[in-house]
Amino acid sequence: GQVINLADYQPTEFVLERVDLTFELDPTETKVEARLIFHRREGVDPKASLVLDGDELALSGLLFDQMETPAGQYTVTPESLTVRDLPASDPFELTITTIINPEANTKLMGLYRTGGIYCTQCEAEGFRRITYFPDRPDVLAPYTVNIIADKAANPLLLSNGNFLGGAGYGEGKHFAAWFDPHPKPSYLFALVAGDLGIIEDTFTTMSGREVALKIYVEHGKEPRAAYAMDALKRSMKWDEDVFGREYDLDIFMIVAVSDFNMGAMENKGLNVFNDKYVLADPETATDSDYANIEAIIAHEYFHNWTGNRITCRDWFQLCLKEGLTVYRDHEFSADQRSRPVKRIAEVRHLKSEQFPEDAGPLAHPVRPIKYREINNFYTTTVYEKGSEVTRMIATLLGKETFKKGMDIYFDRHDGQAVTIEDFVKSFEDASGRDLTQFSLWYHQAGTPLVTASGSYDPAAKTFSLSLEQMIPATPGQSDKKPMHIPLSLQLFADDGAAVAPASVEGAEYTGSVLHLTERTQTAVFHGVPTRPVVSINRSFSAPINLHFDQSPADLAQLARCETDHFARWQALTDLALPNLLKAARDAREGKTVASEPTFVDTLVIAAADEGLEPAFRAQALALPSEADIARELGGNNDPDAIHAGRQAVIKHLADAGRDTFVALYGSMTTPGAFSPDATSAGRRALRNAALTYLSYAEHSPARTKAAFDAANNMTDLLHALTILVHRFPDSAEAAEALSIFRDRFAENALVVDKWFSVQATIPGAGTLDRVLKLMENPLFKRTNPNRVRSLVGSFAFANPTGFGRADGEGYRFLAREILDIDRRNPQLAARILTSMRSWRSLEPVRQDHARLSLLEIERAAELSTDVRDIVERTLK
Ligand code: B3K
Ligand code: ZN
Repeated sequence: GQVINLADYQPTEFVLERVDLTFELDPTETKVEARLIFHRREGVDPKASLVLDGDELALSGLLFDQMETPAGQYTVTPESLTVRDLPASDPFELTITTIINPEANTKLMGLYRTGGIYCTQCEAEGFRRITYFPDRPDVLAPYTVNIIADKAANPLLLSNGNFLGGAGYGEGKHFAAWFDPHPKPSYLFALVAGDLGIIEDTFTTMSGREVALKIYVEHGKEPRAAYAMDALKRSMKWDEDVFGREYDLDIFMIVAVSDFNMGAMENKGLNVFNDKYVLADPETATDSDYANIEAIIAHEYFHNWTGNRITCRDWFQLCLKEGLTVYRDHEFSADQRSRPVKRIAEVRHLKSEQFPEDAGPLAHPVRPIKYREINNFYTTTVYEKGSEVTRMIATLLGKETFKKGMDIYFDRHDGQAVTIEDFVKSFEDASGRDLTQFSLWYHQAGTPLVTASGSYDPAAKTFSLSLEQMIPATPGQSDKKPMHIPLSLQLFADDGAAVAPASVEGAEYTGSVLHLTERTQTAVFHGVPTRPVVSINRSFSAPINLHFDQSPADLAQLARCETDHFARWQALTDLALPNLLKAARDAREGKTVASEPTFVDTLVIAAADEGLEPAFRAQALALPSEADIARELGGNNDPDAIHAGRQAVIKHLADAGRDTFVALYGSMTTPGAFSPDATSAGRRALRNAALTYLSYAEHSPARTKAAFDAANNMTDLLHALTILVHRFPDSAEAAEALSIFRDRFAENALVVDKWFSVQATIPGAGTLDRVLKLMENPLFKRTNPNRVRSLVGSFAFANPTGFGRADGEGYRFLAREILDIDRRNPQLAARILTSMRSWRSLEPVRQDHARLSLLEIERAAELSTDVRDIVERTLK
């Protein structure tokens, strides 16, 4: 694969007016006839050739205006079709026939088979695996789709848009026709055919139109789609209420499939989902499964406006739809659930996934300027950091003006394929603000580090806050300019009351947001009666690393008095972190680990505080992860020491808070029928956190085994199983629980995935042997992406001591697996390989092992573009 540069962007020479597709479906020999109507763009050379994209295609027919095209007039390879000497007549029609083999398509891109049904995935460049086509997002056209298939095997024939009609079609076959009036790029095309169960509902839009809602799942699983349907209706209503966006077709369909490379896909009117993000019931889904389903159903639905009606001019603009749509789904979940708890979860995720990406060899700007394999840019930087950048625009402009900017964007660009510049311009026009410096967030990679220090002058009654920003070098970007960083900031007095300064000098301070725009800047707050305690970056207003030396006493005060509960959690985390870092260092030197009393007391008090939501308290009790600690340590990391240190700190908390945990375990029950609502989920989370700590205080699996036996929902059951297996891996209780769990759920693929991942994440060097044995288990299915992720992915991403064992066997295992997976499914292989992105922050011995394993991959005779791109960038 060669490098594609943003700077080389050119619009197409030919404009596509209409697409008519006819599929004659067959498991191994599907015939695709594509009728494409083009005209030349104004001013284009009449002699210009038409070049279409293909990928592993075989051409079986080519008509020009319904006439056979002479052989000398075109050149065809599996990757492209070039038609020359086109007659001057405009418009003209091209009819392309290809024969494709869905059964043999293990890449799960294009048209493939899963669980006996036909399904498609076209983003980013899968449509070119179906027919020769100008397969790029700025080519928009209305599509008509005719599907012909065996009727008994495929009672259901679905595509985008509205249903036109269907009928019998000769012996045992039938056909259906669909028309999508909304011009769309090929990546939003979808086709599904097969035999599925259905649940149906309707939604009446704000202008009074009734939309048919249908969710298709495997027969027998219909009841498990009820929550997804509920989430869909709430999403549709929310987008009307909050963004004024109404749905635009007569029907909205979701199809759940079991073999899927990612979470879901927003094809126009016909979303295709990994069934993991559709199916839920109390017996089989955890509270976080429910929350994910709600978020992803919403995300894909929201794409209808941010992505589909307004799409990307080219793939460099991916964050235009992804960052914005993640922001929208975050806001939706915050409105449906607890806003601060949702924010905590988002920031945890951002820090554990995006910050390491931004700090390692795979770092790239939110809006990159070059790529070799676009599928490798569906990253947490484009998605989550992209969302944070959108959030910062809302913070800078304020709610009203942000809304005005969104309205300008929707009005101005509906039906177009646009750029980040167009998006930003809408907000400049809405606000009259110049966002040039702010736009650096799209162009400069790396997490800014802001260092703050404060000093109080009691005589002058001023508080001075000195701020300095530093943006670390990232691949291809060594010199960075200072960015516009919006810091939500509040001063508090000793008694916990908020202090409003009389005036602020040295920095713009509006609506409690301090604008850091220089490399160094000092803000002076006047009229501050006593030494204040400062809360900086409240609600995580900017995605930065903040170094601010606050005393444990000040942090403890913020943990008590902050009105922003996200900031309370941040204060508790800031109290915990130095303890965990010191514990890791002490463990490495063989010293006894001690924890600071202020930290231990403050956390135990917060856990018991009835004034705080249970879900908040559970988040506070979930200390920074081992990956978080590794990131904060920065380099020369020893995963074993980090683990041992963190375990010791947990033990201190468990002993100090034992009575509190016993009480919480007794009181945080959820009597009555299971409900997945956020409040009940929060109670379960807090009770389960207490159970975890008790397993440390009591040194025995007894209480946890009793909890396992008593559990009446998957959240509690899986939590108990995890404690048993991770804390007491060799106990009879763990072995028994694992086999009960497997036997009870062997028929349920999504639960079997949990059974694999709970074992893949057992801390310690011994887990690799277990993983190797599990790979031989008949339940392990190499062709199913969810299953591969649950075992190989969980091990590599979420088991720092097992995967990162000192002898390097974990890395060698990964190298073998990546090469094996790559032969079938390059996208999946490339994604799992990104688990190596932080290898340079390991201590030297492990680093050497990691490098050798990466080199082994790089040297392989056959490698997909996807894996080659990741491995080369990781080694650079
Ligand atoms: N747009 C899809 C992701 C496509 C990934 C292609 N490799 C799902 C989403 O973000 O909503
Ligand atoms: Zn998306």
